[in-house]
Parts: sequence; C-alpha cells; structure tokens
Amino acid sequence: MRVSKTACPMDCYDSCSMIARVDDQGHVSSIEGNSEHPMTQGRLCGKGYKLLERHHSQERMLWPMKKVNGQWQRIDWDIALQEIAKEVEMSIAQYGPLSIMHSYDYGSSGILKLATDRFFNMLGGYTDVVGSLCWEAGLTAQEYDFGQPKSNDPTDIAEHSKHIVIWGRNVSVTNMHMVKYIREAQKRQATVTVINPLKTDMDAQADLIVQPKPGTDGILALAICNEIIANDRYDHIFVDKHVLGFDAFKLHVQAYDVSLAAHICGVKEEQIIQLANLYSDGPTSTLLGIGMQRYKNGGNTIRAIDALAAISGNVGVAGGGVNYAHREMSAFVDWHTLMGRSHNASRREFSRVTQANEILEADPPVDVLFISRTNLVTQVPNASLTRRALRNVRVKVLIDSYLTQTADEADYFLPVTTVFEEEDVMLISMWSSYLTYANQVVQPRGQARPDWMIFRDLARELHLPKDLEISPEVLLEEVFQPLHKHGMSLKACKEEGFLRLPIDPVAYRDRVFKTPSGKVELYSELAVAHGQSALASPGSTRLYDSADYPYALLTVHPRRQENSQAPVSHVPRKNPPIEISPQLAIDLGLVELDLVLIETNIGQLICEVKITEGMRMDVVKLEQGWTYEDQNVNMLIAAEVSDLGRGSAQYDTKCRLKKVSVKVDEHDDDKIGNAIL
Ligand SMILES: Nc1nc2c(c(=O)[nH]1)N[C@H]1C(S)=C(S)[C@@H](COP(=O)(O)OP(=O)(O)OC[C@H]3O[C@@H](n4cnc5c(=O)[nH]c(N)nc54)[C@H](O)[C@@H]3O)O[C@H]1N2
Ligand SMILES: Nc1nc2c(c(=O)[nH]1)N[C@H]1C(S)=C(S)[C@@H](COP(=O)(O)OP(=O)(O)OC[C@H]3O[C@@H](n4cnc5c(=O)[nH]c(N)nc54)[C@H](O)[C@@H]3O)O[C@H]1N2
Ligand code: SF4
Ligand SMILES: [Mo]
Repeated sequence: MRVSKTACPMDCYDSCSMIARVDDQGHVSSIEGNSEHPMTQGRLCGKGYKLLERHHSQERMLWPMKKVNGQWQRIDWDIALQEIAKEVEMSIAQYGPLSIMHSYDYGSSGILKLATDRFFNMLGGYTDVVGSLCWEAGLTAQEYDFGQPKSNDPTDIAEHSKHIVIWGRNVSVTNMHMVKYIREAQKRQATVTVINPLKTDMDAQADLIVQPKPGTDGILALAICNEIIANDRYDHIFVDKHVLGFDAFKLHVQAYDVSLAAHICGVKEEQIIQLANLYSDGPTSTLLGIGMQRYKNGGNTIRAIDALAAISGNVGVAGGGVNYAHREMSAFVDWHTLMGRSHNASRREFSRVTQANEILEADPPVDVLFISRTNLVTQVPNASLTRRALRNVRVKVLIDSYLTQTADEADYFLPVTTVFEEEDVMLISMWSSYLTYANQVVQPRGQARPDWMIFRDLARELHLPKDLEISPEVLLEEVFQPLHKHGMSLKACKEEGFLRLPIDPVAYRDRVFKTPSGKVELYSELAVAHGQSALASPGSTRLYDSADYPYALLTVHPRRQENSQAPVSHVPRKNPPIEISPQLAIDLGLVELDLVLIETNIGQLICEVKITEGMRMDVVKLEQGWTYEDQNVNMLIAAEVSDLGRGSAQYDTKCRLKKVSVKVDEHDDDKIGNAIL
C-alpha cells in the first residue's frame, strides 16, 4: 500500500487536496480529503469521492476510436494520429489555418491543460473560443468597478464579518467547504441572510431570507443604495477618498424608489429596509454567486451590488468584501510561456455561447474541430443547434474519457488520462488562495494519454516545432517562475500537496484599485467605451413580459455531480425532476410524481413533478447536467448573451408547464424531447 498526494481537478470553488491510496497491484484503492489542507480538512464532497468510480469504471473509454458507418471502432494510436494529421494538413491547404478550431472549457482545472494552446499556436493560426458559459459578465462588472475581481479570504469572513449575505450562491452544494466558515461566524453572533428565489439548505440557519424575482437583484441593490444614501448612512470617508462618480450615482439611484423596487422584485419593502440596515451596520460580507449573473442584465446586476458594498463601507475592510472571484491567483503564473503565444498565430475568436451559430456561418469554414474538456452538446445552450453545427464540420476529434452526448457527433475519440494518471497543478480563481498539486499516482489505464501528450504526438506527425517536447515537471517549473519573486517554489507544493499563495486575506485593504482612476468606479468610462452605461443599470429583464411563458426556468448546478459528469453508477432518469412550489402545484392541478411537459421558446421536455416548500411560486427549478439518450436540459435554453463581457444568459429563460397523462407520454414518445427548431 502506498499513499500519494493529488488534487481534485473539478471546476469548483473549493479546489481540494486529496490523498490517494494505491494497492500492491498498482490500483487506486481509495481517496480522501487531505486533512492537512486548511480548507479541505479531510473532507471531499460526494462528487469528489465519485472521481474514483469514474477512474475505474468499465464504461470509461481506454482506446482511440474512429466512427465507421456510424459505429465506433478501435484504432491504433499511430493510425489515428496519422489520419488526423492528414485531415489537418488538407484543411490548412484548402482553407488556411483558421479552418482548424479548438473548443474547450473548464472540464479540468489542471494548468497543463492550457499548454495544448502551444499546439494551435504552432499551426500558425486557428479558431479559438472566448467568453464563458460560466461567469464572465460578473468578472467584467468587477473589472469596471474595482479593476480586478478579488475576494476576502473565508478565514477573514469567519473571524470578522458581522453580517454575511449569501447572494445567489448555493454554498452547501457548490462551495461546501464555505459552510464551516459561515458557522464559525454565526458562533460569534454574525447574522446570515440568503437572497435567492429558490429554497437553499442555508435557509434553515438564516436570520433573513429574501426571495426576489429572478433577474431583479440589480434593482433590489440600487433601491438599498437609495435607502442608505437618503438616510445619510453611507461611508463618507471611503466615498470621498476612494469612489469615482458618487454624485452621478446618487442622482441615478433616486429613480429606484423602495416601494416601486419592492413591487418589481416581488419582495417586501421592509426587507429592503432590513438589507439597508445590514449593509450600513458592517462589516458585512457578500458571497456573490455565479448563477445570478447568467442573465441579459447579469453584469449590471453585479455592478449594482458592487456599488452597494462600496458605498456602505464594506470594501477593503476585514469581514467585508463583495466576493465573486479570486483573480489575484493569476499573478503567479507565466501565461505567455504556458500557452506558447510567441508564435504570433492569427486567431479567429468565436464566443463559447454562440459558437454553434458562428460555426454554421464561418468563412473560411471550420473543417477540423478538436473538442477537449467540454461536453458541448449538453452544456452549451441550444443543444439542437450545437448538434447541427457539429454535423456541419467535416472532422470532429473528441478528447474525453467517456462517450458523452458530444461523442454522438464526433468522428474520432481519443482517450484521456484521469487526474490519478497524470501530473499537474490545479489553479482555480474562484475562492481559495491555494495551489494544489496532483502527483501522478498510477500508470494510465489502457492507452489513455494526458491532453498535452496527445497534442505533442500530433505535433510530431505534423513536423511542427518542438514546443511540447518538454516534461510536465519542467514545464510547470517554467510556468510558475513568478513564485520565485516571492521566495516560493513548486517544490513545497509538490511535497505538501498544496501551497498557500501570498494573497492578503482582506481584498483591497491597500485601497489600490486597478481601474483607470485608481478608485472604485461607480461611473466607468471604460464601460462607456465598450458601449455600456457608465453607471450600474440593471433595468429589468424580459422575464415577466409574456403571458405565454409565465414562469422563470432556473437550470441550476446539480447537487450530486459536476455539470454533466454523472457518477457512472447513477441510473439515468427518463424524466428529470422539476421542482415547483406547493402553490403552483395547486394552481396547475399537479401532485408529486405527475408528469409535466415543460416548454420554452426553443424546446420541450417531459419532467417529473417534485413539490418543494419555500421557493417562489413563479419559478421552476431543473438541474442542468441531466442526460437521457439524446436529451438534455440545454434543449430548452436559447443561446443568449449577457450584457457585459462575453457571458451567457441561460437563466433568463421563461417556460410554461402542462400536465401530461401517461398515455400521451407513451404515444408521443418521439415528439417529446425533440426541440422545436
Ligand atoms: N455540486 C456541484 N457543485 C458545483 C458545480 C456543479 O455542477 N455541481 N459546478 C461548479 C461550477 S462550474 C460553477 S460555475 C459553480 C456555480 O456555483 P453557484 O453560483 O453557487 O451555482 P448556480 O447553480 O450557478 O447558481 C447559484 C444560485 O443562484 C440562484 N439564482 C439564480 N438566479 C438568481 C437570481 O436572479 N437572483 C438570485 N439572488 N439568485 C439567483 C440559484 O437559485 C442558485 O441557488 O459551482 C461549481 N460547483
Ligand atoms: N443550462 C445551463 N447550462 C450551463 C450551466 C447552467 O447552469 N445551466 N452552467 C454553465 C457552466 S457554469 C459551466 S462551467 C459549463 C460547463 O461545461 P462543460 O465544461 O462542458 O461541462 P462538464 O459536463 O463538466 O464537461 C466536461 C467534460 O470534460 C471531460 N473531462 C474531464 N477532465 C478532462 C481532462 O482532463 N481532459 C479532457 N480532454 N476532458 C476532460 C469530462 O469527462 C466531461 O465530459 O456549463 C454551462 N452550461
Ligand atoms: S468537487 Fe469541489 S468540494 Fe468536491 S472534492 Fe472537488 S474541489 Fe472538493
Ligand atoms: Mo462554471
């Protein structure tokens, strides 16, 4: 029995350090959280423990495959790489290098995964994906407001916050290691407020629960600002010294009358007053979620909440913070070296959100598409359009461990190693200040290879420069050179399994804001230069303007799995559960386990009713990541973009519900689940 330190590779706030035990046959026999890691504290979440199952599963694909007459057939690595290299050469000869595209996402947080960019840069040009299905509207908002998104450390919140506002983050599900810091603060009598249209686990321990209509939080935040300013309860010293545009902002928020806002947001006036009291009686820490900015007004929503935290004196102070992301982590990485940008390759950029449309309209066309670290068909909004776009590309190469729905549309499948079979460093800039080290624990199963090795081998076939002929250990050393300036090195990270980066636990304590003015910019010329309003202007979403689709559909992150990465032992459900409130169930004549047809402007699915107390009655909850045969949740969601950055507006979706009898389900089986195109 041998013990090795590794790390959870999932795109998750917590970035856990793991201990893997290896038996005498060289198999990983168990994993557990590293008890020495101050945040992991020996505990992984349920989906973390399931990593072992995904590693060992019989359903994991261990050999390269090629689709012949619609069927997958095993093929030698050498032949697969020779054939793919030929396809690449042919496409470049006919259309130029922009006809080669790489679509990838956050399937793994390993930093070496990004070294695959070196391959595409060596080609002299390619089509890249930019923007985010995840969090870019909020990032851009905080760049306008603060220059760089930063967060107060959870330990600081545990020790110093008087009030904690969990605003649209599902902490116990998506960021479970935060819960113990919240409990610590509560032991000191800190209050907890939850702002979320859905019921969350934290409601049970909250002092105040506010349930706004989805997409209206920006209006809520500006009404709270109005209340604070009107009662002269804002932080004069901070505003005078560190805020740009306060006078214009003060005039702007006068339009956000408390009773009008309460009506629009569907909350009580007294709740707005209570929130104004909490923010002006700091230090108040805001834990912003990512779900809340997946709206057409999502970026301006975050700007409004940023402004609230700033004017109420909760930025740059212990126990405060408007905590969305932790971008200071980036400063410790030499990104240019990692990605091999020295080749000056020409890049054509497609948005992750609208890539299907862009592929369909591309000139030169996308002729060879590499897909890695993403399950495009289930995760990108408008799944039917994604399938159509993929069918329009001549050659699709999928690099994954499982035959996902994206594999239905692929031509080649190349098997990738799991985290236990490769060396890497996890860097996640969502919450924690730790790098975690993944030592290679065991030899790869079957013929799986790490992503960088697959592209190195393809580069050899194509006689490209030798940018990927470098061991992971050496490459990691080069990439983390910036650590040396701080007297640190990766060696300690490798040995301990983690390394705490020297980041101040209090964000902006030095009052240095990397905005053009050096202040918090409530009025942003940069936003104006990008065609946006200077001041946070969340308006209202279109959510409630249609009688045809009266309910908001929130396709939130699943409790028991990471996006579509379901545990293999999980038995797929034909009809995914949708959660509705008891009042809505009565209105629609529905009872628990009834089948109901859910329809949006682009698709329909049959779901099973689950009745949940404590959620808004005009909202329907459906966990994303569910798949059954060729169906998934993104068949219901249009590919719409957010206001700021190149973000996605998946939660700005309306739906209607119709009870269906079992008979209709049986007879109309082939109609149901097909998107309306
Ligand atoms: N278990 C699990 N953990 C995960 C993931 C997973 O798939 N499963 N995914 C990881 C990834 S990729 C990410 S990006 C993060 C996401 O982490 P979170 O942001 O915590 O999760 P989301 O489901 O995106 O949305 C969070 C909450 O926003 C609420 N919400 C939606 N609309 C609104 C609104 O208009 N106003 C307010 N106030 N609240 C709203 C939803 O009800 C939900 O509870 O989680 C990471 N962790
Ligand atoms: N409707 C709706 N849609 C959403 C969201 C939502 O809340 N609602 N959330 C959005 C968000 S926040 C995100 S981040 C995206 C996530 O979108 P994706 O990143 O596409 O989601 P996953 O389902 O996690 O798929 C990752 C894939 O990468 C594979 N993989 C894992 N590790 C590796 C590796 O090391 N190498 C390679 N080559 N492959 C690997 C996995 O097997 C899996 O198939 O989904 C977005 N889509
Ligand atoms: S998914 Fe998140 S909480 Fe779960 S083990 Fe991985 S890093 Fe930890
Ligand atoms: Mo995400």
